[in-house]
Amino acid sequence: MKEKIVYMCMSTDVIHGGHISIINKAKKLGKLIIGVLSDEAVSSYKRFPLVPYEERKILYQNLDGVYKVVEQKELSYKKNLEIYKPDYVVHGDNWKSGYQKPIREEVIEIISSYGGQLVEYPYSKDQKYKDIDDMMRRELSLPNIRCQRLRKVLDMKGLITVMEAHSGLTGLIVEKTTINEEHGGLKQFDAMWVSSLCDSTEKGKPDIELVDMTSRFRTIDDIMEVTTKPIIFDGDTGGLKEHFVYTVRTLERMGVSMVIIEDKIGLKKNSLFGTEVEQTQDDIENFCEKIKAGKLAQKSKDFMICARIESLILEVGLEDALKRARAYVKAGADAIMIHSRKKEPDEIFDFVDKFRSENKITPIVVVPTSFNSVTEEEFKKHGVNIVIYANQLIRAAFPAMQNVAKSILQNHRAKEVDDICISIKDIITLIPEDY
Ligand code: SPV
Ligand code: MG
Repeated sequence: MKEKIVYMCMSTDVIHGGHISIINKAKKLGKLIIGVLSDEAVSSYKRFPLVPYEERKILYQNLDGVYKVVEQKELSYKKNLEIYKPDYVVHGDNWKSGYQKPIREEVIEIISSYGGQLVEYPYSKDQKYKDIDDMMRRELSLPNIRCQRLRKVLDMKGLITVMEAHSGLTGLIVEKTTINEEHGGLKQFDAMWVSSLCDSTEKGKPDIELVDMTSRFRTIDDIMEVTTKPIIFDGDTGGLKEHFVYTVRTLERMGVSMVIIEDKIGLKKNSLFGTEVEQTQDDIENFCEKIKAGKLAQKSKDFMICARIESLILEVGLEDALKRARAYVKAGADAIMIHSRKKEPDEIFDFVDKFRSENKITPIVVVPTSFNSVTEEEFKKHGVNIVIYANQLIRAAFPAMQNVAKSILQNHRAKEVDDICISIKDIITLIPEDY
């Protein structure tokens, strides 16, 4: 009789007793094929893998009793099930609910069409295995590991999505929010943006470089304490060159991955005011000196300095923006951010297309607050690499809080707002004490 084929998908970067026990059971059912989940798929639904795909593959190939190791590119098992037609698919029973539920249902549908069977073993709740995973998660928040992660995720995905965070709580939202996508995958944000607008607004202050660096670093620290994702810091103008070098060193030491500085001088106002307020663009030479000083100040090769071009905001034209982009890259900028406050994305795409035709590698950053009809897929087609959603969380929170305050004033009691507030039970248990 032909030996049965058994299929198991693995993503873990530490193999512990729980995994060995399930592998031992699986291999008794027949020839065991292990599908190794790609780094991109792993990071879409759980923590970023500390051990990359190629290394994890070697790890599994050397496990006793494993017949074959293959790549599983997506969370969906579909492609590999169609190739290998396993008699059994083995999994822990922890995927019966939660984000993996639709994946499990698809597996059942496919294998039952040819008589295959799903075998589920009880998922180990042993505290020692949970401790190992917590330990790995803490590794990810170490400064050098967090700092490197932005370059890694950029290489891996080509286009990454970044959401603003201005506190520990918003950091947790960006860290943990996961959704099921229509085509079967899962999606999370890749990194966090510490915006000067949101950091200032949260403190009830205008976005004019008034909130000092010590306070901005405190916000970063609050976020870092409870998250692991890479951080992009809005460094405003970067201040004086002599001060900027200190900012770079501090950010790098903290584990921030990138600082973005804009080419303006004097009293900085938020770019979305455009030409309604007086704003002065720095001259090219001066700004290049600041970039060069920052690059010289950093100690590791991982930290990135991104130059933000304000030419379109200040309506001085595409040619000026391109001239600046070339000069800033030459001065050492690791990425270019182009900004616009137009609703239509035409001037952004004109810049991106032109810049990409002459420079294929420098990452391009956009902040589509005004030109918000453009999808991430469209940006990717044009060659954009980083899409930052710069202010939506704080803009969502403000009207929600204001409505509650008004309702309590109107009703002389809080009963009416109960339905639009998170319950007391949920708020007191939202954040576990041992996070
Ligand atoms: C910020 O979020 O603070 C920014 C982006 O700098 S913008 O508000 O569009 O200028
Ligand atoms: Mg800003």
